Amino acid sequence: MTYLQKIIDDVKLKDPDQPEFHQTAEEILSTIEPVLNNNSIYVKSKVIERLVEPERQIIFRVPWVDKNGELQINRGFRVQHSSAIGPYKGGLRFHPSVNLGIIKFLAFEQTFKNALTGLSIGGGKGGSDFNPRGKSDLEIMNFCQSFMTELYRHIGQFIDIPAGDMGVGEREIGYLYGQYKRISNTFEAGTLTGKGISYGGSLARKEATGYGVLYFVNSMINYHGHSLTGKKVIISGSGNVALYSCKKAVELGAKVIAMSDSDGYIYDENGIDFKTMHNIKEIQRKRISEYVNYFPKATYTKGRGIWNIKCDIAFPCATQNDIDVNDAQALIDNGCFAVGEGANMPTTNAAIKLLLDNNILLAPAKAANAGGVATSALEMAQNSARLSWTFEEVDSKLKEIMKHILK
Ligand code: NDP
Ligand code: 2IT
Repeated sequence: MTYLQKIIDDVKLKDPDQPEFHQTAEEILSTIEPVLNNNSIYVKSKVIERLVEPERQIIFRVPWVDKNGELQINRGFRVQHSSAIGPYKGGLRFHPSVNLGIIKFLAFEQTFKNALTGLSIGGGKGGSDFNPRGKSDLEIMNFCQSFMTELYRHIGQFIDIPAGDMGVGEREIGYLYGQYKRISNTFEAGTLTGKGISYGGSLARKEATGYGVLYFVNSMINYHGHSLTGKKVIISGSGNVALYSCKKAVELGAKVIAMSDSDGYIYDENGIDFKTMHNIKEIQRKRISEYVNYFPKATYTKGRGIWNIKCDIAFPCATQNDIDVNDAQALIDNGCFAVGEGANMPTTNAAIKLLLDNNILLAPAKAANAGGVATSALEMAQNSARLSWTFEEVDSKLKEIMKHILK
């Protein structure tokens, strides 16, 4: 048994109930043998054994009161994975599927992604099994305030800087930051990123992950002699990453023919209208099925199946394990030539292998979606300098960072 395989086996034995963490550890460790062969110091100093064990894992109770006056109890997490090159940095995910294994996988991925940006940010991730779907603004506020009432003691601009992820956007960051400010009695803006513009947020942070994915994939396919012009694109999800991937894809000349949420997907052969989709999802906070009320020629289909639609480029921007081997085979059979991972670990390890064996250009998540966290670091820089840059300044820095990552 090889040295790396033994570490993978030990990881599985130690935490048998964390399949997503096993998957990410396996994905990374199965590719780094050449690095270790050239750097025996990494083996000697047990760098890999250290990296599969987070520096700190915090689990806490989150009691809050719902709209019926009933007490609800959720579980909160923060995994501070690595502070080797900077303070822990990474988002918060509110989704009923959240458990320690999922937060650990995300924190592990975040460490490598953050290092790739070239900026001095370590890796962390947090969240809760709280389900924001259908909750009123006041319920979201109650939950966020209670969550921060515990989290605040573990974070800070030089310690750990949370931001958004699934189920956490500008609204939630506002409630979280407000509570942080009250109980810490400081205006320490650099403690959270993804804030509203009026109290220390950065222009272009909201757009950054999706824009970054498109900058990365555009450069990648250009290098291989392709362009986005006229290409048929499918984007899974319709949240922050998916929406701004859609916006930039259209700006760069592609046609987005399908998008989804966890209930189903929209197909529009004329190209999905970003403004309408944005209005339904980000402003009205409704389901994607509403889209057909605005564009009756578009179709809505319940369930999975978005990857069976013929396309040139696929952008999984929803959640982990969105593309399995059957989906990958369908993409290959339909002539898709590139996949850009907007979500974290959206492709199973078997599907990655199948795509690469078939010479599909694959933009891996840790590189392709790093624009979000990179722009979070730019937000921190602006907070430290007590300055605000223009949209164009931030966007041009984002472009440079994505170019640097691709190289
Ligand atoms: P959002 O909560 O804004 O959006 C998530 C989207 O994915 C929603 O449309 C949601 O639909 C959909 N979705 C969730 N589960 C499924 C499923 N099982 N099948 C199909 N669709 C599903 O999250 P983000 O856009 O912020 O995050 C999306 C992905 O990108 C995540 O993997 C996240 O970790 C990653 N990411 C996010 C960054 C950021 O800056 N926000 C940065 C880098 C990566 P529904 O409404 O039905 O739940
Ligand atoms: O997965 C990610 O990179 C994010 N959710 C963004 C993290 C951040 O700190 O901006």
